[in-house]
Amino acid sequence: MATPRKIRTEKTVKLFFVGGFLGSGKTTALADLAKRLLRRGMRVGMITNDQTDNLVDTLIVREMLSELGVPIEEVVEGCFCCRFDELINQMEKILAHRPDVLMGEPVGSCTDFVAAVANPIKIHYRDAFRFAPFSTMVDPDRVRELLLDETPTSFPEEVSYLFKKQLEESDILALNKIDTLKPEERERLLSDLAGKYPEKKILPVSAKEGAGMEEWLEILLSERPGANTVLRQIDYDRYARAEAVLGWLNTAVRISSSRSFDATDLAKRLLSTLQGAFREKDAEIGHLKFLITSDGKSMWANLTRLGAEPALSGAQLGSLSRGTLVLNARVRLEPAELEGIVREALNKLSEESGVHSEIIDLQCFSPAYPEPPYLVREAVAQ
Ligand SMILES: Nc1nc2c(ncn2[C@@H]2O[C@H](COP(=O)(O)OP(=O)(O)OP(=O)(O)O)[C@@H](O)[C@H]2O)c(=O)[nH]1
Ligand SMILES: [Mg+2]
Repeated sequence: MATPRKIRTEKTVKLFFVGGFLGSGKTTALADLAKRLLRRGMRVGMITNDQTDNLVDTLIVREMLSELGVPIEEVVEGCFCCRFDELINQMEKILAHRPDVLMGEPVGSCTDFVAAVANPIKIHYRDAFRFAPFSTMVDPDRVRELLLDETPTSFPEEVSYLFKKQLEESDILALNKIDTLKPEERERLLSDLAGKYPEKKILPVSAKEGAGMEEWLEILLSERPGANTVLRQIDYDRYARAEAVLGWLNTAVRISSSRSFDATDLAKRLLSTLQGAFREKDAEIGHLKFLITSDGKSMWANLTRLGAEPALSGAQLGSLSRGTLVLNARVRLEPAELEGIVREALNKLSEESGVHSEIIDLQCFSPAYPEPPYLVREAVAQ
């Protein structure tokens, strides 16, 4: 194994990494945890991650946290595992801000984090970093669909395999979005998770509304050593197939109009056109998210499954004549088909709302076969 380059640190920095499937709530949770740390007078930095650039998450966390003095960097063009050296470069940039805690959000289709990222960091950067328990977030709907086989899925078997590997390597399993569950359903899911993963700490949380977040933070800040559950076995061909069933599209679009248009109306039209087109193809959504920015203010939209209701958040932008749209779609479609649908939806928006849209950048592909440069499958103590 090659040796990664050395870095200098003044003190040992705590690492909070939160993984989990697409749309499970990682960005929402990390932003909430960051604000809680700031309220305790601690310094925080964050690193986002994606397969290509124009990442909505980076823009959202910058919107939420930059004004609070939180440095945010990103690793793009591959997951943390496959771009380990770039992750170290970005971590070093954050270290210049002297954080107490450095947070990272691996891509939602990623697994084998402990072998490919945590263990190499523990070995090569022992004095610089200390891992908090590695958390995996799960959405209750995906638990029913991909773990318990209670609801139908249009994802192939490999996606369930990937989902289970993500759970298997966690120290903490955070059952998120409990605000959407009746108490008896919440207890049932918790007990099913405990039955399947008896050795893990299972936490019911609502990253959006705050329930359980303080308890989670206490565990992350405790001296409990983290990222200890290395996957003993993982079939990279199955893992690669799970990633490759998703079309992955990131685009940045300039929108303008000679007359003003309502930003919320535009967002709703775009959501409904895209959701309609994906429904016609029975193309399950991993996560569709976009952000509209104008005059330094942003609103954003999320849709985390084909049958779900979209959510709109952020500022009320009201009536606009120009703005930018950054859109990320992870959908079970061939990339060319996904790109066609998104381009058509943008054209439809122009026709219906009289808004001119100019694509500044567009990347669409299926994630490549994961090839982490450093893999340590033995347990490594901190
Ligand atoms: N009801 C509810 N919604 C939540 C909660 N946490 C997150 N969400 C919503 O779930 C959607 C996805 O949240 P994100 O935080 O972007 O999820 P993510 O895991 O970072 O998504 P990717 O980075 O694309 O994998 C957003 O609409 C969030 O508002 C929660 O506790 N309750
Ligand atoms: Mg995210």
